[in-house]
Amino acid sequence: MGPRGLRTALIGLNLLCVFLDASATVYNVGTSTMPNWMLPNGSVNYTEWAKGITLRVGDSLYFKYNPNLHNVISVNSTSFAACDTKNFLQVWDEGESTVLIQEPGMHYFTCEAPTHCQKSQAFSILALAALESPPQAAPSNSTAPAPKSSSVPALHQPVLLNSLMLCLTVLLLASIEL
Ligand SMILES: [Cu+2]
Repeated sequence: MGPRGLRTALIGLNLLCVFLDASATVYNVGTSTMPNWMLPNGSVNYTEWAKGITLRVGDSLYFKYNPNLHNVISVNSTSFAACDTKNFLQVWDEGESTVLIQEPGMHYFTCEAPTHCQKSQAFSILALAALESPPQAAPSNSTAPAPKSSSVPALHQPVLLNSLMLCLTVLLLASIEL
C-alpha cells in the first residue's frame, strides 16, 4: 500500500473512531453509586431503571459488585420468569463486569446467589438494533443536543474514555507509519 492508500485508510479509521465514540454507550446498571449491583434496598429498582434506558446493540452494561456476595448471569426468558439460576447462558463474577450487548431483543440478567433473584436483583432489558431510532424520539439534527445525553442516568465515563483512548492510540500508530 502506497502513502496515498495509507492516508485513505487513516481517514477511514478516524471516521470509525468518531462513529464508535458517538454510538456506543456504557450504562451503569441501576444507579450511579458504587457498587451498583446489589440486593435492592429501596434506593434502587432495576426493573424501573431498565425501562428508562434505550439500549442498543454495541452498548454495554456495567456491573460493579462484591464478588463474594454477588455475580451476574444472563438467562433466557423462561429461567428469568421462574428465577431459575441453574441454566444460565453466561456468567460474570470478577466484581466488575462490562457486558457488551451483541444482539437485539430482550436480555435477562440476575444474580446467582440464592434468593437474590426473588429479591429483585434482576431485570430484563430490550436492546434495539444499532442504528434503529428509539420509538418516542425524533431523529436529532446536528444543532440540537442529543436527547439521549440528558436522559442517561449514569454513564460510565472511564470505559468510554478507554475506548476513545484505544482509537486515538491506533490513530497515532497509524500516523507514525505515514
Ligand atoms: Cu446477588
